[in-house]
Amino acid sequence: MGSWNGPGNVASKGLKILLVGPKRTGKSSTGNTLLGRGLVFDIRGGGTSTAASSVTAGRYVTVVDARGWGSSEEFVPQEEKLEVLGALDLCGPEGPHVVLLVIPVLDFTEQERRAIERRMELFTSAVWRHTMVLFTFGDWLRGRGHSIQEHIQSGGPALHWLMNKCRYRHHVFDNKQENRKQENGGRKKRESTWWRKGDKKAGKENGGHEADGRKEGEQEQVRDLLSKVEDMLQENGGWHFSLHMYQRVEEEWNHREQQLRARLEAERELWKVGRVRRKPKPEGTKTSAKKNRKFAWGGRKASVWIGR
Ligand SMILES: Nc1nc2c(ncn2[C@@H]2O[C@H](COP(=O)(O)OP(=O)(O)OP(=O)(O)O)[C@@H](O)[C@H]2O)c(=O)[nH]1
Ligand SMILES: [Mg+2]
Repeated sequence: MGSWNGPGNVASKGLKILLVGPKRTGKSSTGNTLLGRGLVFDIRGGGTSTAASSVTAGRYVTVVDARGWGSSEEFVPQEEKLEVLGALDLCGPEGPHVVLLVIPVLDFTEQERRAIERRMELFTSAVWRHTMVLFTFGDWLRGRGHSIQEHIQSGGPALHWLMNKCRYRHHVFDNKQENRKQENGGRKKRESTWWRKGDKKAGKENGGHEADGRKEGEQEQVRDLLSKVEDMLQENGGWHFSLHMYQRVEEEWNHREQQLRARLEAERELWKVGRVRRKPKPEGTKTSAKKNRKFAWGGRKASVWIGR
């Protein structure tokens, strides 16, 4: 079930972020930048979905790094479907506050768009309301001297479709700086210097999770992202994305739509039958406004109550 979680609660309970997207787009690196704890998520690729938490930019954040999606456009293999739903499960019963769809700031093709659409459908169409595009490789963009607005504006219809689906919510990350620091440092060293000397107290006060020995610039992109997530949550009235809740709503909608279609179909058939068989009424005969008629529908005999 979905749950109410106003901004106050979000701050105290923490934020749950689900990272999804095609393979090698920078999901794990983004998770590492977000948590600021070194190489928590493996950036060698190919791993299964993983979750980790930390206090970052003053917030308790849980990140689920989903396994990279395949590129098939027409259907999603069963194994991939299970993995997608498994990643969502890692967010717990309440679901994530935000789904970050991770793509690099490169050309975005129609094939990539279709493959992403197929996979997002697994979460039901409601997921888009909780989704933000997280562009990685911000350093490349900077290197080309472009702003993200220029990148979006000059993008093709596929990118515009995606942006539109997410109501143009987006953010840019440069994971490179963080990666270089991690690769040079080595995991062991990083863990022993979890926080700087002066930050030790702050780390303890945060339950030993505070990792922010990062430079201001590195933290700034995280802080900005979290603030955009807060804005999105407010827009959504504080609701998490919960598949169970939306599945039920969607099932109900489908059920009602089927009922409506059947009724319209039946009325259309009856109208046809009525036109063929209706004979002029003899003078003075009374007929009931309601009749129970039999007619053939979908190869079967159906009985429908007509009249109002
Ligand atoms: N220059 C640059 N490289 C990046 C950035 N983000 C990620 N990378 C690099 O891109 C490669 C893939 O990054 P990952 O974080 O492993 O990507 P992923 O989406 O988790 O990959 P899979 O788990 O295989 O799907 C790595 O070599 C990263 O160092 C970025 O912002 N800038
Ligand atoms: Mg990865």
